[in-house]
Amino acid sequence: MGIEETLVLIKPDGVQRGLIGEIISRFERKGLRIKALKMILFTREKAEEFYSVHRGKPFFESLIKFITSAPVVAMVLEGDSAISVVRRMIGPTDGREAPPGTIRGDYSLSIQENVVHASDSLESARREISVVFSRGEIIDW
Ligand code: FUP
Repeated sequence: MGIEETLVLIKPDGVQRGLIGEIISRFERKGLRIKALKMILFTREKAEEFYSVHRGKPFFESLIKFITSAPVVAMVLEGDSAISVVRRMIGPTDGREAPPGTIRGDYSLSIQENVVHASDSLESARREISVVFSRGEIIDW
């Protein structure tokens, strides 16, 4: 609880489908503060570091191929209880099961191509932010 930072990615499917504005808009309207924002093309090395907790899982290789296939938009969002608030806004992993009103529920029919990523704990938020951003890229305002 309290003010938290979380890492959000708009994944290659979201970027390619032209959903960047729609997704950022939802977070802005919720009242979350964008403290950093950039478009990046993950290298295989960075992608493997980002998803290191999934190394060895059956979907790992496919996940790395997907996340490096096109640009992603990365952002640091700040707000009260931002980690759990953003997780609820994106919905469960599988877009087929995510409820309408959530980002995945409204825009995804897939477990892999599920439009967005968001940190799931304080520990992963800290780690993921540091994988994607240098502290100098994050603006306190
Ligand atoms: P989430 O935290 O909701 O993004 O989901 P996970 O951390 O469980 O999974 C990370 C990513 O791995 C998902 F966004 C999509 C991918 N994944 C698959 O491709 N297949 C699976 O069976 C599970 C996850």
